Amino acid sequence: MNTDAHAHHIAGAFDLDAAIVAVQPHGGGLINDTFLVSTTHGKRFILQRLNTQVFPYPGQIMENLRTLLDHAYGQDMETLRLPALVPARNGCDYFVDDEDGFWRMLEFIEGTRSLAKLADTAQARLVGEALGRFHALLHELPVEKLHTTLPGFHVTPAYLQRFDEVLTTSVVAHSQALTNAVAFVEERRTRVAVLENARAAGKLPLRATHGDPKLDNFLFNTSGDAVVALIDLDTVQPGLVLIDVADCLRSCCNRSGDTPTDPHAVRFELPFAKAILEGYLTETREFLDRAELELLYDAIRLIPFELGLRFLTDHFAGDVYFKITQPGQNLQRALAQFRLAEDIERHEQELRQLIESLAT
Ligand code: ADP
Ligand code: GN1
Ligand code: MG
Repeated sequence: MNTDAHAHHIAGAFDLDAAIVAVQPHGGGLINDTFLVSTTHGKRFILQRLNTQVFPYPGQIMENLRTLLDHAYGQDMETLRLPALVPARNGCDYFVDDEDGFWRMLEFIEGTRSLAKLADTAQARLVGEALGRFHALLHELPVEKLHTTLPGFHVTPAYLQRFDEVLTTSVVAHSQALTNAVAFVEERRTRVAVLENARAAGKLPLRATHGDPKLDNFLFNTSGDAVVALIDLDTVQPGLVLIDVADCLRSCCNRSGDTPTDPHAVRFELPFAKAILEGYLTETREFLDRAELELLYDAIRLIPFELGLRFLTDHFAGDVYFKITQPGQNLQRALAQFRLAEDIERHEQELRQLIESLAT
């Protein structure tokens, strides 16, 4: 049975009160497999197979999701929807198939769309407000209630260590682009531990985080003038909120995307950063610590570098983590993130001033 037919078969294991009409691949995620399920009464659902190579504890992901959703439904969350879980017929929140494939189903949030890139700073502000509302919601949820489902996620020194290991054994063909990418990492080697050191020193609080607040995880309404929902909640776990903010800026302020055709065209657009941070801080200013704002520039610089490092490592490792559609794509993605990190470094003073002016 091919994957699509298999997904169709699996969709039948979930408790839908209508017959399934179609199950089609959906979205462009780099880790999980996503399918759109259509049914006879017109209602649609999202069926996902979690990548258990990447997520070693999928059961804990579902427990975190249940904890988060129960918490959210107890609050006034009319302004930001989170997708509800559809239980399997066996009464669980998920279904494990004969090949140990781990599947779950979610409500499809109708009347929405993911944006490939922000059109203007008004949309950027909406993204910032939505992330801020999500963090405000999580602020009321004791972080101890969440499992750490992806150990080492966003721990930059650990990614650097893995890079060093992979580099010594890799057999990928060498090129000038690869040599430049490795040199880029070397030049920044001493600066990778800034957040981890602050965390270890107790300067930054551990809070519940989203983990992957990139642009396409914010669902806009069809006219693009409101954020309706935040999705992709598999990486919700204890972490640093400033990494979420940095990852959101990384994704939204580079309007060439994570897989650009020309990495040299990548730019960090400051007016978009300003609008996101303005929106974000309207929702979070009252509970953020001073140290979180003081280290925000470092996070904004670090996170594109970290993602570039992760892409580059995966290129050396033979593309075992991030899905590719053509050879060399993870190297291209790494170059794009490094270009972005460089552009951020170029704007350091403006960014620091911007953060300072918004913080007070
Ligand atoms: P990945 O982790 O692979 O990025 P996502 O959970 O983000 O997977 O889903 C991939 C895409 O599917 C999203 O970008 C979005 O377009 C769509 N999608 C996912 N969940 C929903 C949902 N509940 N309602 C509407 N669209 C969704
Ligand atoms: C991965 O799930 P997806 O494809 O949106 C990755 C993120 C990266 C992103 C880059 C668990 O997210 O950390 O920022 O790709 N998720 C995981 O596009 O590693
Ligand atoms: Mg996603």
